[in-house]
Amino acid sequence: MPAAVSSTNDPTASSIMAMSTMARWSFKVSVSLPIVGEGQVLHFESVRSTQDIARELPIGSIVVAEHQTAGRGRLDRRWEAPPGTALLVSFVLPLNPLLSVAAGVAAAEACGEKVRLKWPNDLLLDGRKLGGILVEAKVDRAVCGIGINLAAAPDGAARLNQPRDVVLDRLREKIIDWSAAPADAVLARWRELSENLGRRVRIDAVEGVAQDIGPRGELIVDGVAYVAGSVTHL
Ligand code: BT5
Repeated sequence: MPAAVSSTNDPTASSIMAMSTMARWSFKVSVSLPIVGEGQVLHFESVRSTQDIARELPIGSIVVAEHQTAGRGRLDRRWEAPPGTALLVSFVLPLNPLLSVAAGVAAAEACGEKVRLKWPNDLLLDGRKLGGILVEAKVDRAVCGIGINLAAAPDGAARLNQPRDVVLDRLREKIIDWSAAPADAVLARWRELSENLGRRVRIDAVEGVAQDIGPRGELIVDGVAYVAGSVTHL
């Protein structure tokens, strides 16, 4: 079994916690994911972003934080969560063009049957944003960050009100399964969980019906494939 929890010289890390739980996660990860080098599981009290720590670690690593001082979404948007109220986690995974879609499926299933997906990366509960996914690719691996509101949520957002470690355990298993699943199966499951499909949407300045998700995770609106953008339900 690899070193379960290891320290870091990163100046943004202020402490490392929960050694025994982490040891269990580390073991499960080490037998389930292809490991390049020595996989690490790290749990921090406070970091700028779990993504920044994870990007320096090998495939199989998981970074969890109680708090982020500069948590981010897409396009440098902020991801905000008061300390200790959310699951804030980054997984280091093999490159996979459908990782964002697979991670959405994994996260929705980990949260429970009421949670739906809004393209490209939102988790919705009762139509409100419960969580988000940010995939950042490096040359040889991808860092998949997931934030899920648990004990608190910003105004207008949703929260799950479940214990963080329970959600994380389920999420870890789902990520391992779905990130290695065949593309057809990932897309089929995304369609089942989608809040978009069949609805009239606005994507950027265009309005139309969200018809399908394409083979690379693009949203098809009135026959046109969008690889990026923000969707509003009309
Ligand atoms: C996302 O971006 O939804 C991806 C969020 C990923 C966060 C995780 S946490 C662990 C890892 N480390 C990081 O630094 N990031 C990842 P996007 O679709 O761009 O949505 C961002 C927008 O969501 C913001 O501009 C706000 O409007 C809104 N938002 C911010 N915090 C929120 C929260 N806690 N709950 C709901 N909405 C939020």
